[in-house]
Amino acid sequence: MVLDSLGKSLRGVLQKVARGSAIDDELLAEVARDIQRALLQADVNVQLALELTQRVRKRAKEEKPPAGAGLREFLVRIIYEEIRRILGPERPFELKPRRILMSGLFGQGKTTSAGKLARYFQKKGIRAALVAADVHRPAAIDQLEQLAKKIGCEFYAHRGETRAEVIVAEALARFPPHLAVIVDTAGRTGIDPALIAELARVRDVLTPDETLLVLDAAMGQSAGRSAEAFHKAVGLTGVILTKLDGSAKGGGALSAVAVSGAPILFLGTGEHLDDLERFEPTRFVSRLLGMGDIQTLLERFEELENKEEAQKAAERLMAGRFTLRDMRSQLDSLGQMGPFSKLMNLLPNLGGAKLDDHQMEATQERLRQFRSILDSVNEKELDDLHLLKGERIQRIARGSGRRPQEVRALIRYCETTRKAAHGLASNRRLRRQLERQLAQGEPSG
Ligand SMILES: Nc1nc2c(ncn2[C@@H]2O[C@H](COP(=O)(O)OP(=O)(O)OP(=O)(O)O)[C@@H](O)[C@H]2O)c(=O)[nH]1
Ligand SMILES: [Mg+2]
Repeated sequence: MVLDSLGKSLRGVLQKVARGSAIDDELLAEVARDIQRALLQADVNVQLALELTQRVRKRAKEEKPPAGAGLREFLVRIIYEEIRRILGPERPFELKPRRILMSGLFGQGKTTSAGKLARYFQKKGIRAALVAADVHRPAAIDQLEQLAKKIGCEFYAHRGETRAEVIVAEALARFPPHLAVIVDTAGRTGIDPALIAELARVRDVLTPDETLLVLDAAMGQSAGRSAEAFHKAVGLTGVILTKLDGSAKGGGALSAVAVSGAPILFLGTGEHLDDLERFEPTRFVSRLLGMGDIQTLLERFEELENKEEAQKAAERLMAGRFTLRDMRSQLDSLGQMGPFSKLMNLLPNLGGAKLDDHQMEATQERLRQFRSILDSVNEKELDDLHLLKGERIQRIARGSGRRPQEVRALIRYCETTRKAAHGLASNRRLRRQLERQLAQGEPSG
């Protein structure tokens, strides 16, 4: 696995948390020290490592775990979240035919990565074409051609042509649009004006969907500066970080590039064509920390937190203080697709309503409508249902793209819920009214 030793140390930290006698200042300090050491050994920037552990300690002291969760699991989650945080946002990579420009300095792995990427597309059922636009080294063309043969993908080169952009134009004219076209370009020793100018000319012809920078992870932290400079000069959409298999400094490169503003899209993990993996920060950290376990833990937390929220809303409901805000948090905690029966269970004394599939579907649709309307309700109105009259209703309807009567239906529903729960829950007439309001348009029983 990539970053093996970092993973091992971090998993050791988590075990310490799990086994420690008590979560006290002493253990926290020790955990912070261990995390710091692990990060520094992986070449993560000192400042970054320091900030991370400070945040872990601060959060562990100040935040409270949701009801039902233990301190230990809570600490594990904080550590997970803080490490996840330094790896930057998740960037999707769509699998569709697209034009991809590869850029980078000498020997970083551009040509190899172009081949790996072509293979990646082909494996997913999208035909790929490799275009040899490294006009400075004839051997580069042969290298790419070899790769194309191995992969069994399309290939275009024009030996003797010295203008990269001309080669690209010829290639585009030849290949049909349903191919993923990957253009390999020449490397340089530094980001010089000639390199930038050539990339710009190629870009103008190619109009790429992705402009990728290929970076050798052995650069460690300085990979961040390189990414930043390229990003400024040519506007990157992503980075491929290569040779992570051979570098103990991978953590430095990963974290430094993550803060550079250019998202890491792929990791190169070996010399073979299959040694390319999508970089998905969340999954990456999960694997690093030896997850599976952590995944379950995170899900449990989410559940507990939702439960806590819903519980609060239910309490307010019992006290007759049910507002649109409560309704919103309830709908959110269900997930908009959540089964209606769950909602009925959350509303005290309303459980047991029996609806057939048809009614259930209509009801869910209704709840989705309600949820979208709630996005146009302002802060004040969320807390005071009685403000919602006349012009405000019109405004909310316009804002949410729904009809005024639908907004009024939401208000009525919220009001009925409040009444129903406020000591009147056993009133069957009210319950039926609620069901009808939800399943409007359907025959209601
Ligand atoms: N171990 C390992 N080696 C890699 C990886 N990616 C590339 N290499 C090796 O790195 C060397 C340089 O790779 P190239 O793809 O030729 O690099 P380049 O950026 O195209 O180089 P120039 O065109 O000369 O600028 C080759 O020996 C590759 O096999 C990787 O992820 N892991
Ligand atoms: Mg090359």
